Amino acid sequence: MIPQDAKLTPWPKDLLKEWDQLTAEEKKLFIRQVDVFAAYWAYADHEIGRVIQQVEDMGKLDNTLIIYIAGDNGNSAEGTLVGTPNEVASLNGVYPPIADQLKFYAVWGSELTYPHMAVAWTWAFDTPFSWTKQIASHFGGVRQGMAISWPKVIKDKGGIRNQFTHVIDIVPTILEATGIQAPKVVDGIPQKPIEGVSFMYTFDAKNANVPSRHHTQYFEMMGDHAIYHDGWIASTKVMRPPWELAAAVSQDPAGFPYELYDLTKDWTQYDNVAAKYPAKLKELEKLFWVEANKYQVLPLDSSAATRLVQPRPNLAAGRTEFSWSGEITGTPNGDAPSILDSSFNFKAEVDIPQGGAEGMIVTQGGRFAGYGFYVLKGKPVFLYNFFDLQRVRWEGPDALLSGKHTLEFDFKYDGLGAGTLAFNNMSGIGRGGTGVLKVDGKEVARQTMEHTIPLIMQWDENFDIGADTGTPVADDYQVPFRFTGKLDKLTLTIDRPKLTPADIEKLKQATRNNRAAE
Ligand SMILES: [Ca+2]
Repeated sequence: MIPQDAKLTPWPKDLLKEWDQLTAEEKKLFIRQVDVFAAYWAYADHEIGRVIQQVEDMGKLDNTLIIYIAGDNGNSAEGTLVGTPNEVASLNGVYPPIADQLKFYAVWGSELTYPHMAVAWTWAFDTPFSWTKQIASHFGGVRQGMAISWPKVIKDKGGIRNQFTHVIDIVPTILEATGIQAPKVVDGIPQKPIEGVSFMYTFDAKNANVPSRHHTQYFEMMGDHAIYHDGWIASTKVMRPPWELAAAVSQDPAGFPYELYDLTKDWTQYDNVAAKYPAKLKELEKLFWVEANKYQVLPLDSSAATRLVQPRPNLAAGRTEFSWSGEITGTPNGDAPSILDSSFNFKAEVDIPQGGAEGMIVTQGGRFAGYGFYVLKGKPVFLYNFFDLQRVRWEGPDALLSGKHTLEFDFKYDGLGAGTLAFNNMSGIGRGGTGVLKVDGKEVARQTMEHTIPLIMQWDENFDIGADTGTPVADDYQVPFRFTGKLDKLTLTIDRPKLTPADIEKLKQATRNNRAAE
């Protein structure tokens, strides 16, 4: 598939170490990381084979159109320079060092880890292209192998096609293949026009080498961008390595410098010819803004993690007081009240039966990050799981007697809060604070926590009341850990820090200092 004259893009020595520069410990860990990745690929490949076998067993393989795209953009570089046993940690900007990662060596790839390999592997697996997933401007971030099978129609078995296509071309291709017209109106709502171009013409062997019918395509992700037009691509220089997700880019992405590649001669974006063809680059640059405007790409925004956690409209948004009674499990994170970067107070009114009770009162997250307020062996516990790296635990010394009790966990956050993000400043988030556990108004445990989860809870877990779904936040109980007492009422009060005018002035000054330093 790769043309003989394609050039291998160089290893980014300024960003990534080479194998010989690694320590023995790093080599040991990295080999484990990539073994697990290889096992995952073998597994995915095997399962795709089963799907295709099933179609064949039904006798329908000959007249079924199968489009197989291997991957999710380029290989992912979201695992940090040294990998991570817990991707929830890395997306929060928390990077366990090699020694801590090696503690997970034996269980790497099992349900006890949420692992990701080191960036250097990612780069290696994206060769001969440069860069990785998240980078819209370079093919290491976007280009994927695609295989199509439809024996009844495609007679050129094993043929290779090189026409430029984009993932948005899949739907128009299926529509053409099936002879179905895209609906103009659905449920009374006029539909937007289909933006891709069918590549069904390439199914025919006589069209193997005709020019692509998809002439122009913009690419954009978190400010990084490119424009393809008839064999040329203008790509912005990469301004933020994608593994620095929590890092801010202060430069306006509209001013990112461009590189220019002639893809008819340069398959891998190896030779930047911007200096040689300034008029061509100008033409493409202009075209980018036309396309970006047409497809609602503007304004360009280079923030990454902060944009990811920007609150969306939901039931909990803007509220600071909540109350519930009884068991309610399965509220997705997007609709759950967020206690991150804030002071908060959980108060549970419970009725303990004769013989005692145990179980979950309220929890969000699980093994890889989260909190739980529960009763274990009769005693109240509040547990904060900082990315499976550290668990801070408040526990009452005595088992609760039967009858009605008020259990309370009060946390005072010590930081400026998420408001600093508006100034491209992370200083307000992930700070520590002091938690106090109370039973019937009386303090039973007090403890200060050094840091908290700054940006995002474990995204594939829920907010649960009265039981726990998914994984547990600690290993001292097992899900669902249904509360065996009666939960009469649970209230949550959140006190989100607000910036004072003096805080805002300081943050503005810090931004100005950063700009001056650049
Ligand atoms: Ca859970």
